[in-house]
Amino acid sequence: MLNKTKIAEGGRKLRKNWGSSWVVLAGNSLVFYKVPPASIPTGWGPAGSRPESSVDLRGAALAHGKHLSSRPNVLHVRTVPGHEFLLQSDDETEFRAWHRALRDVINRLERE
Ligand code: I3S
Repeated sequence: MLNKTKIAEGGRKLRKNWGSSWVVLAGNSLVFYKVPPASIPTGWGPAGSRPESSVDLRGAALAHGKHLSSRPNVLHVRTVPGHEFLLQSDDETEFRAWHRALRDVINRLERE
């Protein structure tokens, strides 16, 4: 579970709107869900697990988002189409794990 806000879409700046999101790193994509899968009641059907959005990490840029927020532990992701968002966790260990995982995927995609 991470805090997330989009800050640009197609290169156009957006006003921040922080919210929490269940984030899954799946293959070359980051997939965002409103709620964790375990909180979806069984029998609710597949619609309950539909992602809210996803981004392709190929060619994406990853940086520390320190200068973009007053919050601690912020990552800044910019994708090829010019979508930018911030991911934040109050838990530094979790933040480091996300930083490492995203960096590794983005680097691997660069070498492909
Ligand atoms: O980069 P900013 O403009 O200081 O970001 C803050 C604002 O988005 C603020 O909302 P208002 O636009 O209604 O002032 C948010 O409530 C803050 O959380 C944003 O700053 P942080 O430092 O939390 O990213």
